[in-house]
Amino acid sequence: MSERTERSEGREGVPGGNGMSERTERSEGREGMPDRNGMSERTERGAGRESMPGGNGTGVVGAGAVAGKRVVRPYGDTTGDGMVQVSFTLPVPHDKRAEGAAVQLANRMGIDPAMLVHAKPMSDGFTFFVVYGRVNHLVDLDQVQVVERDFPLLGAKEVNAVVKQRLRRKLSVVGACIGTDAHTVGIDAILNVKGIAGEKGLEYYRELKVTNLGAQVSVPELVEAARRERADAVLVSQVVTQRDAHLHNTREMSAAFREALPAGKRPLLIVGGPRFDETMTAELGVDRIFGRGTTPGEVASYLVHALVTSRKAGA
Ligand code: B12
Repeated sequence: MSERTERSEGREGVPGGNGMSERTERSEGREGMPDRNGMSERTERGAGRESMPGGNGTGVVGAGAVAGKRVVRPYGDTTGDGMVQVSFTLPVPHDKRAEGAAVQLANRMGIDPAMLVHAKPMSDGFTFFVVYGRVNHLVDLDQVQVVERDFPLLGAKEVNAVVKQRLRRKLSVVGACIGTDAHTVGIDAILNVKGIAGEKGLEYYRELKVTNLGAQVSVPELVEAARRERADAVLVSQVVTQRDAHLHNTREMSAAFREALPAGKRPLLIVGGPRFDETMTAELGVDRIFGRGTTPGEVASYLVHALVTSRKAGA
């Protein structure tokens, strides 16, 4: 179980090894059908429920709330109607009971009413579902915690110019997929000339020296390569998250660098992958985490910011 899962509250008992719970009871309390303005009786009456925002899906929450609070709820058919779509797979063959189970699961996730819009057998004993329905939850945008970009986005020419003028040598970058991870498409998109999303990768930058070690690199190999290449930054990709492999591997990597090199001699440690939580840098012992959709330009700009412009000359 992941740390994040352990932290989450109010989980019902996890079922046995076949993924089936002992109880397959009928779904409960689905009286709250939406009326014409998309609000259900359940929501209007529900004790302790979050109150509805304004008609455009944003508004002021509850009595005594601070005016101007930015609160949103999902949009499906009409603005602010709370409609969401979720997909999941259940370890059961596709039949009526499986469909009922999918709706019940959705109800328990707070989707009410829940409409089954797609069910497809995946392989023996597995069915994939798509459920569309209404949630009552609100999100206060002011309470959302994210890592905002805190450095300027530079073009390739600017990056090269800053490195050349201020660092006066090439900035050395070593990249790899570590552990058993063989998903190199992401790190290649950042490092290889071909890049991604219309941007060229870091190899294209004249003042960056890129060493791409590829897939399934062990942590000792990575540390050795970083020493050999006098890496200013080490870029690690982790795509597989089964059993939190990405977290374990990242911790192992950052610990190895802390052990191998004294503070001040250590390269900047950067990890990336589609399922990282970008707020976990301190927990993982790295300097920065990049998530899905990252572009090479963002990474190059961050490197310049962290290694050149935010450092005092000669440091
Ligand atoms: C292509 C692919 C493969 C290819 C990989 C080929 C290759 N050379 O990379 C092959 C067929 C080999 C493969 C194998 C496996 N795969 Co696969 N694979 C995928 C797939 C379809 C696409 C991944 C991809 O290329 N995305 C495109 C890139 C551009 O996106 P990205 O990785 O997110 O990278 C971006 C950002 O995340 C970020 N980024 C990523 N890394 C880094 C690093 C740094 C430093 C920075 C700054 C940024 C950054 O920038 C990138 C550009 O924007 C995904 C499903 C999916 N649709 O995502 C499954 C998926 C990742 N695979 C999966 C699995 C399970 C496997 C296998 C275990 C299957 C098996 N049973 O054998 C094996 C594992 C092999 C191994 N040892 O790692 C699962 C992982 C599930 C999980 N929870 O971990 C996925 C999600 C599929 C699924 N839904 O089940 N796979």
